[in-house]
Amino acid sequence: MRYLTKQLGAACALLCLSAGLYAGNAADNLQVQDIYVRAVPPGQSNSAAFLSLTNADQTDHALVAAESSISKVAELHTHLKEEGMMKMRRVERIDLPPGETVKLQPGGLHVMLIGLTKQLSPGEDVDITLVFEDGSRTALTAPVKTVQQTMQHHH
Ligand SMILES: [Cu+2]
Repeated sequence: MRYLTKQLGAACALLCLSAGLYAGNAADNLQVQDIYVRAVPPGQSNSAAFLSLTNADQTDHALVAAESSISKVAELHTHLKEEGMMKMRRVERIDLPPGETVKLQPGGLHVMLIGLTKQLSPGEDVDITLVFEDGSRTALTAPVKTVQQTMQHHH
């Protein structure tokens, strides 16, 4: 029984690998525009990255994770209105329908950078890697910018 499970696991790994080779690669078919990271005042431990993603492929893709060397954790977030207040919620994935542009912008979807490992000053460049549902990745450089609109709507 144990042997069988192992065999099935191996077969699946092979199938998944070949499927990945022949299907459209998300990273190659997604255009990233207007990427930037929000500058934060000294002492603040979180920031966010914003960008536009256009799916130039014929098939659905999805952003499932992000990574950066400037924070301990990077999560995909959205804003939802709850009890009259805008609150951030983690999302498992951001769907990218074919032919459409999905905007990650202040007050909406964003890449949350939690536990900053360095101070973010405007004009600096930082690294962000996007990870898609098929395992493909895009490494990007994002400028740090001052965002006027605050992310907390509940002062
Ligand atoms: Cu957030």
